[in-house]
Amino acid sequence: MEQHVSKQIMVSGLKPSGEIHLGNYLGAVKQWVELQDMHPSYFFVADLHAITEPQKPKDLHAQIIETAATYLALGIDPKKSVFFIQSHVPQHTELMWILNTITSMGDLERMVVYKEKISEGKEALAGLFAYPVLMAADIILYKAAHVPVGEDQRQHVELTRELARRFNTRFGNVFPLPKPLLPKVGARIMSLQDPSKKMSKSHGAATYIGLFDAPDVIRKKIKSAVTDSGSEIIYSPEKKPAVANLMTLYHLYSGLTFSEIEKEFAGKGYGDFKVALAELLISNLSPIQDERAAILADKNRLLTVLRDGGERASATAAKTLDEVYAKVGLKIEI
Ligand code: AQP
Repeated sequence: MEQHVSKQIMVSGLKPSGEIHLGNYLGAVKQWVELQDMHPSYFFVADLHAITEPQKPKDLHAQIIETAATYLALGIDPKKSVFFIQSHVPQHTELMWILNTITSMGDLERMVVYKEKISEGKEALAGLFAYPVLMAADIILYKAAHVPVGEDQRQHVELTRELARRFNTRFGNVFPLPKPLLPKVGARIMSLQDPSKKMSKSHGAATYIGLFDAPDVIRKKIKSAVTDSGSEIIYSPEKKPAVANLMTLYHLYSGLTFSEIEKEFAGKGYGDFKVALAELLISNLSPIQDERAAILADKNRLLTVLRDGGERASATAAKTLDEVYAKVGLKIEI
């Protein structure tokens, strides 16, 4: 079944639905940047996913461009990877329709992200319910073998795998069966205000560090991040989940192991640790902030890169869709 896996194609995307935060970067984009040297890669701005929750058109428009600039500032290299805007490649939604016809309501009712969003009071829109099918189309359209994502998206990649398998069984082999690729550390960065919830764009600005937060904002957010009882800096996700989350950020940005961090802060309290963490984040984020500002200052160049990426993605997508239509019986030569 997995006849195309040797190509090891990689696909992933981010919604331009608000500020990109440390969870998005550490769970997903950091891996993309590392892996783009090893795999033929497709990275897209998931604008069609952003509208599964209401967006103000003017804000959405600006966020699509800002998100695209952010990809480049973080190290996505359009010479190595195909980098584009999802809605510029209409085959994503066309393939979604085909996949809708082999997806059951039960498949989608099991999706935890949907259930969580509804329990948070989000409107139960058909687009939000069906977005995992669009995500499946995003992935298999490029015959991807790997999908670098954070933990919250694992279940959706598993559904994708099942839909690819189902399509192949019913209509004949077209798709490899993709697998999620999760980072060893950082697959689930937690909220600064509630360590039982993942860091998310939609839980309020105090719950996340945005990659483009100003230094004072970062200092303030880290200072007011919740901590656990006691005062020692010890890595214990069970006993000290809030501190463990902050230590994970420190580990990922400093390169120090958890025991080295414990030694560095032995005898010091949460206050000292938080000051050091905030400064570490600021020093790592400011070059990215400067880089994105420079990219946005030359918008024409950015748009050219996106047009070129869209054309390259469309060429591959058209071939896959042609194969799919032929297998399903929809292809009529006229
Ligand atoms: N807290 C997180 N820790 C690790 N990885 C995370 N990701 C998201 N949150 C965390 C990963 O980021 C990638 C892109 O996510 P997305 O923007 O497409 O949508 P999302 O997963 O729904 O992210 P948010 O921030 O929670 O957005 P909202 O609040 O708008 O729904 C994915 O690979 C995801 O796993």
